[in-house]
Amino acid sequence: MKARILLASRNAHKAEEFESLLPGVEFIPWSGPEIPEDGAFFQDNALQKAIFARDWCARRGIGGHDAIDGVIADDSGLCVDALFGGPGVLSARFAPHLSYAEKNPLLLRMINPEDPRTCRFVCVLAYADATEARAEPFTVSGIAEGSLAMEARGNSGFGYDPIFIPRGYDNTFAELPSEIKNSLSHRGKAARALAGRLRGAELM
Ligand code: ITT
Repeated sequence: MKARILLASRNAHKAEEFESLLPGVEFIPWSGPEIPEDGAFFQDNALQKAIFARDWCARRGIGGHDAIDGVIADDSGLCVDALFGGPGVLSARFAPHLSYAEKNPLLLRMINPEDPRTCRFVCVLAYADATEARAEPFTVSGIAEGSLAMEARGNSGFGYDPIFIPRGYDNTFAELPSEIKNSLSHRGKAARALAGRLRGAELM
């Protein structure tokens, strides 16, 4: 039987990626209130989101046919060396009034010609088991190293994918098929680490 895991995220693109990254899981979408995330680090935010969602479900008494085995939360972002690691944990909140079609060129214009173009995508996943006595909440992480493209290119993926060229490639994540992105990405690496932890602890 598939593990039933609540995905504590409102980002439909993340949900789509998790469906293919963790096919052994039946994902339940988040339908509760906005989840607070005010930590300074990806790890703090991922844990905050997973524990908030787990506790919210417990308070609601979600049980019976709706029973969940646990909660996964994802905190991720693009860390650009020339921007001292920014937008980093604030990636979702960078220039919030703009679309990504506008935001990506804006970010590229913030880089001076002499600046390094190196950057990385970081993903921290937190898991909170529905049965607290079974497992303490924990995190795993994944990093994809790369560099900033000279201009936004490609239509697949989401967010900053059109300006991120993974190390060893010439194309951006948004130009590569989703299977290639998943094999190289921060989220792919973190999801594989999470699957290993869950299987090792017989939680999946
Ligand atoms: P939830 O908190 O509801 O999961 P969110 O989008 O607000 O959704 P984050 O706070 O973790 O999530 O912010 C992640 C942002 O980082 C995301 O909105 C994108 O801008 C960027 N990002 C993360 N992973 C990415 C990826 O694989 N490709 C492109 N951009 C990504």
